[in-house]
Amino acid sequence: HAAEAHRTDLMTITRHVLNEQTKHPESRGDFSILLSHIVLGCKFVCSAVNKAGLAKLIGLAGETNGEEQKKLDVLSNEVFIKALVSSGRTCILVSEEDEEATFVVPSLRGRYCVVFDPLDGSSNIDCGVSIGTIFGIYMVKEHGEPSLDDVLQPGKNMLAAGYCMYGSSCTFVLSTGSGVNGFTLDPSLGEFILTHPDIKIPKKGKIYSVNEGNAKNWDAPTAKYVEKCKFPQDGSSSKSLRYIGSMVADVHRTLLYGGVFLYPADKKSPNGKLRVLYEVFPMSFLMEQAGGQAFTGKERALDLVPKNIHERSPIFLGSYDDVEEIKALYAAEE
Ligand code: AHM
Ligand code: MG
Repeated sequence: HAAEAHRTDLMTITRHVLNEQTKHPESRGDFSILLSHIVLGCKFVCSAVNKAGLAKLIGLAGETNGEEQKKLDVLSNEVFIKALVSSGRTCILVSEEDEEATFVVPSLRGRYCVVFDPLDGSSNIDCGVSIGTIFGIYMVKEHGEPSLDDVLQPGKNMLAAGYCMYGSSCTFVLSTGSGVNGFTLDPSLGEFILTHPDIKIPKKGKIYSVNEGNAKNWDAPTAKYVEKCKFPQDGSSSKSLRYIGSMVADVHRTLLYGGVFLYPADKKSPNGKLRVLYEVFPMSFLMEQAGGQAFTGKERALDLVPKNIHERSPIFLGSYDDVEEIKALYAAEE
């Protein structure tokens, strides 16, 4: 029966993406090649993250040249840049770790632009809490030499987006624009296997997720919304608060259980904290693809057109009905 078939008929991420491509006869297989290089980067980071706690110990025992270990986020960035360039399918890379965008040399140049945060949630690395990689993929504009304009496109132009969470298991969540699928790394096979087909976020949730330590600086709609979560006036029960402080983990829980994740504007950071290209856009893309919404406080997040590669924006994303409530509070402000 079904469960039995599942165990012997493994839907790997590669097989899944190749299947999806057969729906696009014009595709040349470039996307699956690109994705396999991203997956390789994630497997590397997963293995490095798993060893991180022991690395100090092993480092001490095996120390030969006194060379300090590279920080995990720096190491992860190097791995992704090299994997992406060597795929021969990329053109421009934007990483949270690098001030400037990387323009791939003509001999290795392809049609895709990749924006990514190689290891997000840096404050959680040293204590072993879940962290993740976030990425988004654009197609370079057809004409002329590649330029920053090719990546300064609204999020709705992304072809694909996803994240990999290094948690109690290693989970890869991907959308290529027709729904969202989740894969779990089987460490004994070294393969990501489809475990969460066609993820849909609950229409309404029971959880809100925000750094409440910033409450004194919030704008009125954010403050009102969080007040409503705690003291609902319509007879509904109050929401639970869950906040890890790792965007990938907080968004992953929101996607599976429903509710909202917010990183609003505040008086100290009028644009919030999170970065448009490689944090806000990929997560907003996934939310919409799963039936949820993503809003900046002004507009649909995916309509935003960034002016520089490390720009920030406030973000409210999650269950459709919950984000609808937040939008109403902002509309009432105007
Ligand atoms: P980082 O890129 O320095 O890791 O910061 C991004 C992280 C997100 O993962 C998370 O959502 C947010 O910062 C938490 O911020 P705060 O500690 O202000 O609540
Ligand atoms: Mg980050």
